[in-house]
Amino acid sequence: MRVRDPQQNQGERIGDAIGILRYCEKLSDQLIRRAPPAWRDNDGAHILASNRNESAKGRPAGNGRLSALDRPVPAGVNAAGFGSDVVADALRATDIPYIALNPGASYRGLHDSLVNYLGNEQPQMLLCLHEESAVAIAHGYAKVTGRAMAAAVHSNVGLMHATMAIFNAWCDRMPIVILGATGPVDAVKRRPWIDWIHTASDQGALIRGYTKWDDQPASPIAAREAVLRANWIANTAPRGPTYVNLDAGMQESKLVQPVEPIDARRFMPPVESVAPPAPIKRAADLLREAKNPLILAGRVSRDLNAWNTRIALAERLGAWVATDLKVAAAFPTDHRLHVGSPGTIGIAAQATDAIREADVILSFDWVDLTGTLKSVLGPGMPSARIVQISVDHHLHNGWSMDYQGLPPVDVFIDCEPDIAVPALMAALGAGKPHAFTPVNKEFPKLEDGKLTVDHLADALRRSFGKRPTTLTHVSLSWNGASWPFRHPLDYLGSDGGGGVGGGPGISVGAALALMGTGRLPVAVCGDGDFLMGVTALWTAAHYRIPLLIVVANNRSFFNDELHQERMARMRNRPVENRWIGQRISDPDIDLAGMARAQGAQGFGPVTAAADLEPTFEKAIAAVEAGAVAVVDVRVEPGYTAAMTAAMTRKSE
Ligand SMILES: Cc1ncc(C[n+]2csc(CCOP(=O)(O)OP(=O)(O)O)c2C)c(N)n1
Ligand SMILES: [Mg+2]
Repeated sequence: MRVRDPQQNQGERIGDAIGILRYCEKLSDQLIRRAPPAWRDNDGAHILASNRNESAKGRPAGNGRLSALDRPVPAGVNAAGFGSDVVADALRATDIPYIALNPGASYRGLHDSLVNYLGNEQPQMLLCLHEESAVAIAHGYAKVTGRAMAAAVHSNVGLMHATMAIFNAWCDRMPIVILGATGPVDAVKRRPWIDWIHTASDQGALIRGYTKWDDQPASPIAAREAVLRANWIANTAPRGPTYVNLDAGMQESKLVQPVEPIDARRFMPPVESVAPPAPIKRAADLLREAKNPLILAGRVSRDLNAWNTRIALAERLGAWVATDLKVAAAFPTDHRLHVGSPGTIGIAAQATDAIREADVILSFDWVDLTGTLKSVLGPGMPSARIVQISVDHHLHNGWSMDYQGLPPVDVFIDCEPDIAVPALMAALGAGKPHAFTPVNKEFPKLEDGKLTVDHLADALRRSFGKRPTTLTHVSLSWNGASWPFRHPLDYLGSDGGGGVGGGPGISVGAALALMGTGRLPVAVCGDGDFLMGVTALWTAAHYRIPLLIVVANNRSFFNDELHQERMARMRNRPVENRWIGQRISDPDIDLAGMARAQGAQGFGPVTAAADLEPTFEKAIAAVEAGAVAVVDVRVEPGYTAAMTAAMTRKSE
């Protein structure tokens, strides 16, 4: 690596950067994409004083349509001059492509640096109408890519708005780098009133229980380190959101001397964990002898090789496999070894049988292993041997109980399932192939004369036909039997933290990450979920992010009708009153109109099953042409039998 003279003048450094730019310009388009990004020199050192407004050609290929939007006039700023310029440089060094934000004076310094110093590229700003959708968009982006995007929120009040979305991402173990700000820590620099109400002595305390790490750096160099660390920690398993709170005074301070360049990559070394050999061998020994092994496939990556290795392991073992709608697709749901269909609450009958009969249970970081075992086997100790593969315990803290009950485990493998599965395959060695009776996967039966979520799913599936699609979100009423998952990107899991309102924002972020992949993103949201997060649509419309949202509109916060029914049953009170304080009608809300008002295309309300397919076909055509489309479907209230049974049991 080239060593720079700390006293080297800025002109020389600008010369370096322009030299690299010229070099890049000479290359063919293809070569440009493979060339090192222009804001690094050839040996990877981070150049702090390059002219950001000229360097687009050397950047990794982004999305053309999106990157052409919101272009600033060139500011001619070539060198970091303020604290926030140093922060912006650090952000660029992370290679994070977008920063979803809602603006605020507490980070006006950084805002200026992103626009006038970086030229609103790498990262490009995505303006959001609410901080909750800014964070949810970053969450959805991570669900597809496995990598952190950035979100920026205004001092304490913006962070307060963002909290539920941060909690959702935390519970979903998704990385996000969140930048926030505070009024000047130095009270002498505070403007009257507003800077005082937007300054707190420990702002990070608001979210410390559900972030991996937070910091409030006191100088530009400390802030640079904090941004790199935030990115590194967020992206290291177990993943999660991190928060850097940038003092307004620090952002706006003038640099008294140029900041020494660093090779940013060396501060974010990839953390490569390995499968521990001894527990892998013990697990392989147990599994080799197992007569009825069962795999509970939980949190895993979107990697196709890992997906295929998981299938090979299940086939090698002859193990049944259960999956869960709380997390993304982990195993083909119409594979002959997949038991039942995935659900969110309540376990399908076939999966229940498989748990009862299993002699070895292999958990791939299954969300709530204890709760699942207890709900099937009761409170006693399970007789099956249990192998748990997870790194989740590294994240557990004293504030949030999202770590669930402590499961009984016989072999614990402390690494990610994607790493353990190939090691398990190797340890198992060759074996006799098992003979299987294929399981007939049936779609839900559709009752004539009704319009249910199953009708909606059936028509949607038919309308998409063979087009590759990604279900970015599903409603609580979704029936896992109605839509097979055959690829890791077929389904992205739920909101993580059960925070209603996450569906639209998460789906916009996922759709952003899917742009250019050929996959059509489709979300099915409950009306309650849609209404709470509806303003995320404007961001998708503004940045031309194609997305289809179908609203399973039962005109109710129906989940809670079931809770009131349960209360009534337990107390011998009238069940008929369960709807009061729950129904979203009189007046009915024009959901398609809410979409149109934000620049999306709105369809419906669809009230007859026969109208579903023609409407979906029009909406899909709109999305294929680049639009955001929303279809309002008036469905009858109702959940799957397994979920209703789990929610309306008389006891507990
Ligand atoms: C932020 C938040 N508020 C309230 C709840 C409680 N809650 C759980 S599900 C639900 C209803 C969601 O309604 P909708 O999205 O329409 O789905 P439905 O149950 O009607 O299918 C509510 C209010 C929650 N989980 N999160
Ligand atoms: Mg509803």
